[in-house]
Amino acid sequence: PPSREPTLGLRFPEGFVWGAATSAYQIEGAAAVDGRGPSVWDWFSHTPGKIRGGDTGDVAADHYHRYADDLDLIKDLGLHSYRFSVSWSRVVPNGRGPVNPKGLDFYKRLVDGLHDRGITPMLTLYHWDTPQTLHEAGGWENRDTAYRFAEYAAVVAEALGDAVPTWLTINEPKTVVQNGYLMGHHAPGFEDPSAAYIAAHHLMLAHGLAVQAIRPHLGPATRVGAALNLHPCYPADASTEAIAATHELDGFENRLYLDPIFRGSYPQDTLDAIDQFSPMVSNIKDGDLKVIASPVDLLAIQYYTPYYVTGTGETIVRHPVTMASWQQNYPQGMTDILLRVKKDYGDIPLTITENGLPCPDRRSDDGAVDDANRVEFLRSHLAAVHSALEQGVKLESFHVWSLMDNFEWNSGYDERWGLVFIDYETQERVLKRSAHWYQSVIATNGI
Ligand code: GBH
Repeated sequence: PPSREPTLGLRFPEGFVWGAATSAYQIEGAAAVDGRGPSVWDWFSHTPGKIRGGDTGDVAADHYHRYADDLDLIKDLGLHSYRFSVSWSRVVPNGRGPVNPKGLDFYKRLVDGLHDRGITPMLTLYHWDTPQTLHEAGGWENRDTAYRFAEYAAVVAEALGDAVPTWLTINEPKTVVQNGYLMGHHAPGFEDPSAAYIAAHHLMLAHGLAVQAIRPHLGPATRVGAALNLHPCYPADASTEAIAATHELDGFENRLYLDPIFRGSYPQDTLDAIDQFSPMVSNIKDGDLKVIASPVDLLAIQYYTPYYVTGTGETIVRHPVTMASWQQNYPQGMTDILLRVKKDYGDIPLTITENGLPCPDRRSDDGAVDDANRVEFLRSHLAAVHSALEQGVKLESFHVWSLMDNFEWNSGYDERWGLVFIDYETQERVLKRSAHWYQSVIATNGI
């Protein structure tokens, strides 16, 4: 039935692309099937105490086996674009050396299946699942990992080429740095500020090397970029201290990743701050920044939450918090971050590759899932996107995180982010209220 949700009367530009996103470890399962090698997330999730409820991605949404049905679902939803990631250790089980043809085949079938249904694939090469062998050889602290990533990227590009019109290298390098190496909530679970910023440079280097490695396999119309999660940072008050602390946090959250790609240099104030606790700078070799600044065709932005910064550099909460304790519901932050990227980095084509929230979704007795909060959150964030479009931002698409409920990293299956509900006992898929609403958004190209 057509959605009866209220509308705001806002139309999107003709040709605006509507999509949804997932990532390999969060949905595929089949962790040891068809020659897939282990990744750092298999090891981490199997380490007691790391994941809420002791959950792992061993089975997840079993998408590896159910991908054809999931593609039908994507078609039913009317999505124009589907963003997924490739599991590095499915394709190169040891992170180096022999390629696993069965792993590569899965992604060929997936991409073919999308084309058969008229859906445009968008591919992310790395969504945090480093092959375990590479992790044991030093992971992102080891410069060599960046070169191995570029080799793997070339393998995938050679296999899929222009069948995938948009290639994203690394998903959220910042999250690997902060959650993986600094706070330890994500794999590899380190709390090591020194290592974290060595890893940051190697992740950025890996991005640049991968851009260079995949270009020769792609035609001129096929586009390459990175996916960055950006956080608008606001001073909590008007004091000079708060303003200075906000600028400093903005360096760590945004400029450290944007500047090297779009300006060919790391922000000096952030490097100076990092110098106090990490030998990041001595790991930057001549020519690295040129590699990292290899031209990209678009920037993929993921927006979830703002930061408010006090004079002492603490962050405080100003808006309602979602079921994820780190997320404040602040749609205006979406407009602000889009306008800021345009102002500071120029008119690069932009795509939003993630935005969404977790809701305590349950199936009621009639089998329906009423995630009214998700409808409201997405509608208000889309109104903010619309406002940025009206102010001239060159934004071409929007992807909901996520297509379906999945393994939400250290929160396990407890946090449900999907438009589509997964019953993890039966693997049944159920369109939530938000999915029906999104169907009508796409059909009318408006909210
Ligand atoms: C994105 O990260 C990811 O790309 C995606 O895989 C993920 O499922 C989605 O968001 C939803 O989280 O444990 O309290 O320290 C968004 C950035 C960084 C937000 C890590 C959560 C961990 C919070 N994320 N952070 S905590």
